[in-house]
Amino acid sequence: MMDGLKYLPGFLNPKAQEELVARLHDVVSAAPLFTPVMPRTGKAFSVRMTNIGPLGWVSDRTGYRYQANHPELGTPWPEFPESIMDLWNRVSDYAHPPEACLVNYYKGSAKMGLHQDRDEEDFAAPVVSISLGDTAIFRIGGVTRGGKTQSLKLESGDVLVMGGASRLCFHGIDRVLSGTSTLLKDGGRINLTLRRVTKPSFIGMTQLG
Ligand code: MD3
Ligand code: FE
Repeated sequence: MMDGLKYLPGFLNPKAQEELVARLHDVVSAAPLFTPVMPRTGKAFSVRMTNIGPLGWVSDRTGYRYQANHPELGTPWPEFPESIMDLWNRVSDYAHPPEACLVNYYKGSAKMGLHQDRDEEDFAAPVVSISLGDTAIFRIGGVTRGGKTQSLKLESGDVLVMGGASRLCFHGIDRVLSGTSTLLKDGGRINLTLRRVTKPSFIGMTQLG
């Protein structure tokens, strides 16, 4: 396996998955899923999204960015549930909290093309991914586009930690296998990605971020 990539199949047991889905219902009630569009072209993503935490990732005709507010409501994103912070602390091997949790919802034929995650300032922090619901065919390549890729099935409860060299690898979701999980009442798949966005700052011996 690639340097810095940690694959933790079944990290969340079924009870923990149910508990997390309940928290996500609260999140989506406060910050409804939105449909991002591609910069310049305005072409819609097939994945719908929302965010948790001080910052959230959005994409519109003007570009990709992190911002503190929901793009349609203008309200701050919901706070991190304790269970998500606990998971970050158990798996990230990183001394500072995440600032964003992007919630991706895949319904039907939704997919995500090969891309790199490079809108963050701090590539020293890993990205932590949690899969819930139907199984996805995940594809990961190297740090340059057009190289060899490998594919991996991501099942409900699986966690991936992308640190080290894997942090800047190309990756995407080819498709979701409908009917492979009963976790979500309406089917489909949710993926959470926990991200550190800004570089941590220190003043004296007091850690401020
Ligand atoms: C490898 N999400 O939100 S998670 C994304 O399943 C994203 O929704 C996919 O790619 C999803 O940006 C894949 C696994 C993942 C996430 C981030 C990575 C793999 C990664 C960053 C670097 C390398
Ligand atoms: Fe990504």
